[in-house]
Amino acid sequence: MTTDFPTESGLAGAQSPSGRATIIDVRITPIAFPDPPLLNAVGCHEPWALRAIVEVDCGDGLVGLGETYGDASHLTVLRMVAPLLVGLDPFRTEHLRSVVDRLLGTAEAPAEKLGPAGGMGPEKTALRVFSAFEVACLDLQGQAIGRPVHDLLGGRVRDEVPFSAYLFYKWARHPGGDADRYGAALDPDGIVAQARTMVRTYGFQSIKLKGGVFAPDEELDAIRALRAEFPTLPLRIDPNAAWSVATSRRVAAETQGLLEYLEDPTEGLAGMAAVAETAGMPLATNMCVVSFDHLPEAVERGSVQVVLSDHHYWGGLRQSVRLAGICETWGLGLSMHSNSHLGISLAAMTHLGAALPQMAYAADTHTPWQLGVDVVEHPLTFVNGAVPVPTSPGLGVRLDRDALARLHENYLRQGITGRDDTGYMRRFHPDFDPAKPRW
Ligand code: GKR
Ligand code: MG
Repeated sequence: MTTDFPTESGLAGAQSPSGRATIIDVRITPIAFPDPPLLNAVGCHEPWALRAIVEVDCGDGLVGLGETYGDASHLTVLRMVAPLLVGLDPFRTEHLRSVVDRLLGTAEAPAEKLGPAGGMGPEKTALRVFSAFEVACLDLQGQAIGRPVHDLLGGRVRDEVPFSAYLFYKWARHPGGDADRYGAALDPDGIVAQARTMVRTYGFQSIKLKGGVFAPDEELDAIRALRAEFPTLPLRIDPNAAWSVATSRRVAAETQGLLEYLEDPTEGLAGMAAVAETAGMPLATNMCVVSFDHLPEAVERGSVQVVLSDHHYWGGLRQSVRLAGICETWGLGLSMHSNSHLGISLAAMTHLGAALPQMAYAADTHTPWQLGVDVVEHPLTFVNGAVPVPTSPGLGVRLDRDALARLHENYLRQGITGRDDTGYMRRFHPDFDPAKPRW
């Protein structure tokens, strides 16, 4: 296989030697959309969340879409790679991967500084960058041959992909801002009220609580209150490694029979393995197993029983299918992680979830927190907590150009260039310390 950078010139409707249209233009548009004051172990979401929208254009009327992180350092590397796609056949994604690897897969590649998005680390820059372009190329491929993206991943094994309600402790409003429709959630009653709203609105059939905000016993009270209110729905809690091994073991013992899994109670493969030794439920992660080379040690130590995939940092949809196969081989369960995202990411997650027989858990999504704002014309919707799998060509979502322009205008106006939950929290609580373990 050649790993040469593409050299064909970018002409409208240009064709590769295979006779297929080649890429003539790649557009990357940073956007910002309102984000509620969601609390987590490292601080609070700022009033704006950032994303970057990727358009890969073949000049024949077909445009493939991707959505990824919008932090300034990620935009820099996306923009370094974008011109290299011009002249490339969008069906040759493995070639594209080698191009990206060659440019970014080295120690000298520009460093990215991303907020607490999960799956971080400089060695993953190439995978994060490739992913956004891979999804756009798969969207193009699907449109070109008239098949949905899940058909390019092995075909769908389900007609709807279940997602879980993702609850957050939160303030009623950003300081100086307006209240949002969810209101405050700072105790068990607030969390149960939030869950009721989400379950009523979206029909979710499982619930995840973002923990690591209050002392574990307070968060356990919230879990018990959720169990009382929703006796049959599977529950999870994720304190993002804010607990010591001893605290995690105690919490696991006290939530025996209450949780379908316990997500990232403590930091690192060794710590998680120590918790797993005594925990009665599976441990899940999007923090200590975030790349293929973490898997052997995780399996050997028995650190986790469920891996949360995320195509944004595992290297795209096909790499995520590969991850699912490895998990199956080693008897690990598979679930799906999310960060603040819009409808292109939701579509990509849905196509992936549709094609993974191994997905035995409802996926995470931040969609309810985006309060109806989107960058696509007709976002996929939730029916009884699951997204019906699109059967139209490609990802099945179309860019809303007016919305893109508006959200880009937000980006230019609001001034945030990278996620900084800790810095934002410290503006109001200067002593806030995100050091782990806190409890
Ligand atoms: O949105 O605050 C958040 C989450 O805490 C997110 O940053 C995490 O990456 O949802 C993620 C998780 O499951 O850890
Ligand atoms: Mg997590």
